[in-house]
Amino acid sequence: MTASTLASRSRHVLALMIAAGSVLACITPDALAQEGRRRRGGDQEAKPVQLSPEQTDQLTKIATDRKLNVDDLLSAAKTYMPSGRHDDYVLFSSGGQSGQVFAIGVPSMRLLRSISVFTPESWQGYGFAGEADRVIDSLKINGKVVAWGDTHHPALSETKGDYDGQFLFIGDKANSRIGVIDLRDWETKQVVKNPLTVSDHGGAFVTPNTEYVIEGGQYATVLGYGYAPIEEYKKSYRGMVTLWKFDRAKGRIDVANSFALELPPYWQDLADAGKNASDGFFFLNSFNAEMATGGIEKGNPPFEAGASKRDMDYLHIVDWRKAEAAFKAGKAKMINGFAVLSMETTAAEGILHLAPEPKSPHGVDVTPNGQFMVVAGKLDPHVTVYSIDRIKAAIASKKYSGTDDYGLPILDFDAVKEAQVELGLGPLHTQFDDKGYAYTSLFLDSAVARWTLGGEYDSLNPEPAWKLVHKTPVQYNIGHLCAAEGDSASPDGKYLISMSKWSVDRFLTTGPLLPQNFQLLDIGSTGTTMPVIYDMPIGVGEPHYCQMIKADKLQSWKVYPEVGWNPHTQSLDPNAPKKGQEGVVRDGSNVIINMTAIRSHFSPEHVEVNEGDHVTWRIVAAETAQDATHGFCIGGYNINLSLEPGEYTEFTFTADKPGTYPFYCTEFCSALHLEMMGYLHIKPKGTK
Ligand code: RUQ
Ligand code: CUA
Repeated sequence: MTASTLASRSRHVLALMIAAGSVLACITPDALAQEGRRRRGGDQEAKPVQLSPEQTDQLTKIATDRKLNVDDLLSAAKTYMPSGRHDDYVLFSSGGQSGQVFAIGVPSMRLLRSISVFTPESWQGYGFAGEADRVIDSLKINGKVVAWGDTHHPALSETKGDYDGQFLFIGDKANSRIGVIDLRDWETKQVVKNPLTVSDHGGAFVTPNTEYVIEGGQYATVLGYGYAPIEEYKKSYRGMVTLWKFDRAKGRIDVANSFALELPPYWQDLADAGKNASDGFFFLNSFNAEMATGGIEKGNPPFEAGASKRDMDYLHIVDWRKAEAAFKAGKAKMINGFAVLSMETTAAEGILHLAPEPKSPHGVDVTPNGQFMVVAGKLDPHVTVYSIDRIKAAIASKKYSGTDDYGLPILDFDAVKEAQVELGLGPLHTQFDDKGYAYTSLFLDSAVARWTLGGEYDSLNPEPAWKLVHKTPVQYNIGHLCAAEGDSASPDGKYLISMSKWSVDRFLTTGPLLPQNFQLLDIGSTGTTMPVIYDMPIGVGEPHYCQMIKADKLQSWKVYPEVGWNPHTQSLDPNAPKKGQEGVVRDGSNVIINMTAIRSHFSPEHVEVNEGDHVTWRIVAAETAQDATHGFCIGGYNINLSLEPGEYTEFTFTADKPGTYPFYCTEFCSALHLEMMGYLHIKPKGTK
């Protein structure tokens, strides 16, 4: 073969490949998805299963070889998803120190994706858009970039106390921030920093129509980043809870219409919003009502002893509609530029009442009908149940057992208590199902307790009210748990996740740092027991809380609505370059690059700038097919973008290091993905 026939042949092959690429590019997403389902058997019909004698033998042999018993086979059948089949639920989990949120399919426990919130993450192009990166800017605290978070509590947006699938909020305990994720494209749209306090814990959770996203504090400080010596703890340190106003139409927290309540320096802990019967209230636990100040280095009792001396701490009962009215009436004062209702105001306006609660509680969880608040005391084997009717009656008749050191009224414990249920050691958090059961995590027992609710739930339960009915051991040390829609006004039952903190021997050893363990329990199909049917290692951070939503409530976009879409503004961007408008526009040393990306090329492919130029680079992913994502990176300049179908993105940098820089697509998008590249030529000063 001569050199010229070889060349013509390879041109021919190339032409074929490009043709194939453009065929792929014009297949509609739906056609592609259908084809995929057909190929993968996702649509297969449910037929009654009948095993032939050979199949029975085969199954028995597999089970014997793999040492599986019948329960294992049943668990496998309950969790296995054939290729192409979709999960029934999506679990949104906090990602702990990873600063992210994880989305996991249930019952298969397959990780679907992570969502970056407080931590830059390169695959999603989150925080890698050069000098004026919007994400990096949003992560600044007092002028410094704080590029990680300790995500604890995700909260799905709600309508009438039920998840509506529109937004997800997540708190950063380490830095007292709230992230807002839009569930149309599963991207973080906003991060707000609380100007009052350094760290938080009791958030995020939402009021029943997502009027407010609530962030409770934890470790008391001098509000507004103030200073006072620890000797002045009682006088100067304060707790807080912040009500962030949510603007659903804009999909953003409206900071100007947000406010906080000043609280005593008890360490406020977890919290929950009332709903139905208790709509208009929210509830916050606390520990360290002792106001212990620690100091083992000076021979004082350590925090752990000092903060658990007394028998009672305080449940904080907040009437948030009254608080909102006081804020709107101008009764707040400003601390560090943020509106705060003082304790005098909250006491005078009847906004805040305290109720005693047993020793160092942790979770407070409101039943689906809103009638009861379940408080779990980590040093008390009981859960204590309060009733909203009793609370309202006690407030109305001023049934107080006194006031605390700050003049806040304390409701009489016996007047507001409905029941106490003995469950076991270390009760932490409670969730609910559709059958009148409550489920409480027992940290020290390493178990999930199922128990019966009373009141309106009596008729649902065959067993007597307020009674432990079953315990399932988990491995090991469960923190939160999460049942399907189990903290909403209409829980589904079916599945429960035990967020087990220690995995010890559950998986292969991964060095001294081991994953956490999400254990899936079947709480729907097995009568009285609730077996563990799956273990999922989480090796990316220590999740705290998660929420599980019915998958069909999510209205996710398959691609961005139009080519040139700006995910930050959620609208078409006027700056987005159109096909045919690609090129370089120069204004002195300011250079704008207008670029499009479509399988399998960037246009332009050569970009020339001068050393010292300030470059604004605009890229549109001109794709409309589902999953036709491109990436874009420039090595050495810390640039990496994720260009999802239709997405418009912009980045800026100063071309301060001359040279020849290949840029390329970082997502394997097509057969000619490796060819999807170009050169950035940064000409040294003085080049002609
Ligand atoms: S908690 S330590 Cu949600 Cu039990 Cu954060
Ligand atoms: Cu586009 Cu690879």
